[in-house]
Amino acid sequence: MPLISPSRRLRRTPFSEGVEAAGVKAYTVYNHMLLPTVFESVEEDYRHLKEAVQVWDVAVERQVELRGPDAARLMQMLTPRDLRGMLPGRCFYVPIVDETGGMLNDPVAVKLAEDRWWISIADSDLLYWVKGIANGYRLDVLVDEPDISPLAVQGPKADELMGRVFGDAVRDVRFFRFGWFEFQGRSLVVARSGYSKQGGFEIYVDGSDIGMPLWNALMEAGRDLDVRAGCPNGIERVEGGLLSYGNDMNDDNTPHECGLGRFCDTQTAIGCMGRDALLRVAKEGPNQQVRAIDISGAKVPGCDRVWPLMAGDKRVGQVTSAAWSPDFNTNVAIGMVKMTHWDQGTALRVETTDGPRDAVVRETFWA
Ligand code: THG
Repeated sequence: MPLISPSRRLRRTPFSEGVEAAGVKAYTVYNHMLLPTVFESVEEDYRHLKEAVQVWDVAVERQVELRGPDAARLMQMLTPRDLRGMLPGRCFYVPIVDETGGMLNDPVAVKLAEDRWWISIADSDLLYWVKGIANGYRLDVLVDEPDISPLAVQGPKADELMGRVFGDAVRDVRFFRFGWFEFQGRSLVVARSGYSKQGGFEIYVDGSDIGMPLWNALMEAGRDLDVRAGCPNGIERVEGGLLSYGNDMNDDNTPHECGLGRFCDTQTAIGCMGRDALLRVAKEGPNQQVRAIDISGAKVPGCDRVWPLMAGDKRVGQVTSAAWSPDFNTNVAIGMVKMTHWDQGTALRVETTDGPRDAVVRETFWA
């Protein structure tokens, strides 16, 4: 692979210095920013994530901040998930849809106060859509991207490491909730969340200047826990069925097609932009949906384009993410499959970059 040319458009993060000192081997681009993808190797990073603890530079999870009297109203205009029962201190995984019900992003919404929210975005320029709505509807709300950079601490030893740096009270934070914790005199949001199924936290680092001090504090406090720099892992996240916006779905897909119907309350999400469109699709049901797919044979190559899913000579879907899983001894994959072929156990062929393979539709993800 050729190298990627550094430039101002490809933003570094407050932790890039630490990531590079730790020997990052590959980056991807996400929200116009560097996101590490490999340290030792994807397989070795995976094994270590599942048995120890890692510190992840996920500053690419940029925040769209909503501030002002109309913040809650604007937030509900963006998503079909009913936010009325959401209290400050909670995080919600929320599909964001356009006026046709197409997915624009699948962020985590963080409710700091009735009049202050963060939308912790996946890889799309959501800020412009949100600003457009705020201005078009003349809402009394400020919309911007603050200098907040998430740093994730993931893995089975995450509680031990976080307790050492932030105090034992951090262990009491429940899943998808957050508390405020001090670091070097600054109060930071610390949530129990993260883009892995191994458990852990996300620290919303407020101010780039404390990025490296916090990175170093975590690395020093976790020396005996074998803490390492890590990153969202392409094997582990497919095993767990964590979707990747732009890979597994885009604005052509409804939340129902993405298997995110459980995060939609379209009847009661009054004000949501795509509500009428989604009420129609929710009634009919989707005619294609995300599925876990087993792919037979040796390790597949990286999935950098859609791989057609075939039943005979008929195309019935596509695989959008795939990786060899050492723990499940198979190639794990995420695909979008037409209704006629989405039942558990359906045998298909997948046209990978390296040629055709046998594939089987699964009932559930692996982990
Ligand atoms: N954390 C934060 N911001 C993010 C991500 C994150 N922004 C980008 C990206 N990840 C957004 N996508 C997801 C996808 C899945 C989850 C979170 C963000 C996730 N899902 C859990 C699951 O499916 O098991 C739990 C969902 C729930 O029960 O509410 O965690 O990771 N800050």
